[in-house]
Amino acid sequence: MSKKQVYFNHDGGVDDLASLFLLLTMEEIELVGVSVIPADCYLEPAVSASRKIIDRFGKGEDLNVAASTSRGVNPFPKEWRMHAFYVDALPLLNESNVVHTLKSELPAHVHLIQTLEQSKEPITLLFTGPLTDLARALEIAPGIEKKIEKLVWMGGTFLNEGNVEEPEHDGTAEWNAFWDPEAVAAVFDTEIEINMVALESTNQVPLTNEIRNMWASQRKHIGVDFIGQCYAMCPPLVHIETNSTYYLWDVLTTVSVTPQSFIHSKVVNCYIEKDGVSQGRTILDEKGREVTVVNDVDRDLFFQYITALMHQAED
Ligand code: AGV
Ligand code: CA
Repeated sequence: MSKKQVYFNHDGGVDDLASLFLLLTMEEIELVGVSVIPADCYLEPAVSASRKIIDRFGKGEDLNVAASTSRGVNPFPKEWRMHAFYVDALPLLNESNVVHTLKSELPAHVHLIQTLEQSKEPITLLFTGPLTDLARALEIAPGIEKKIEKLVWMGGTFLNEGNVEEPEHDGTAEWNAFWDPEAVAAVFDTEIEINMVALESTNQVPLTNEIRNMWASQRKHIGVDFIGQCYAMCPPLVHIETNSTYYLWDVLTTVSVTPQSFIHSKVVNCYIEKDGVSQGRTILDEKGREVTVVNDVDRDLFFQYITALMHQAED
């Protein structure tokens, strides 16, 4: 069986970096490109952490990491963006004090265009942050559309309440969509097949203390220890869910790139609100574009699957 070729654009959050680690361990996937957009992160530590994760957990992949030059409309909270500094500083990623994986000289959107144009096969795009780099790539080089197998995106929500709590906004949007609503609109305007993991898709996979303790008990495995250390940076879910509660948003999205018995989806039609108090809100509408959205996950099987992947990252 030939491997699925995947290009990964992420925004340096804890679960984005955890996703990069998991992609490197998934047998069915060949990672063909990585780029980082400074949305839910600061750029330099997120690029640096990505290079170190590829060094530490890659299996000789010939990858470099491209930095984005994109800027959002609505910036992420600083406390969340700081996480990339903490991951980059983990002793586990800094044992050798040399980094082999290079930073690309190309900006992310050009790196994406080049990777698609040079590929013989269509490539699956995995985006776990805003869609700005993809929108810019499509604008400059619309021909790449036919090289895209599909887009798997973490973003949006069809619930009445999203996870944005900002002045001048009504709270109906999800953050990745809110950071750059125009980019989502531009991507929705193409013929690209889109698989979405929305907020409701991840409701069954919050980061609970039970999960943290399970990983802690298995920390003798280097991959489990790495993920446990990463998620230790996120505030725990103690009594009630809040705006800071962490879900495995991007990890679920990453795992859904290949078909899984424990992930179910449905097809809907929708559009995105581009401005005003609801900007970034994704809205169901028969006349809107078609997307496939994950609507059911078996929580236990999901955690079993990702923990098994972490076990595979032994030396
Ligand atoms: O809206 C979810 C997206 C995902 O791509 N990100 C985090 C994931 O990487 C933004 C976000 C929402 N709530 C957050 C976020 C929180 N409490 N901490 C950090 N980031
Ligand atoms: Ca993210």
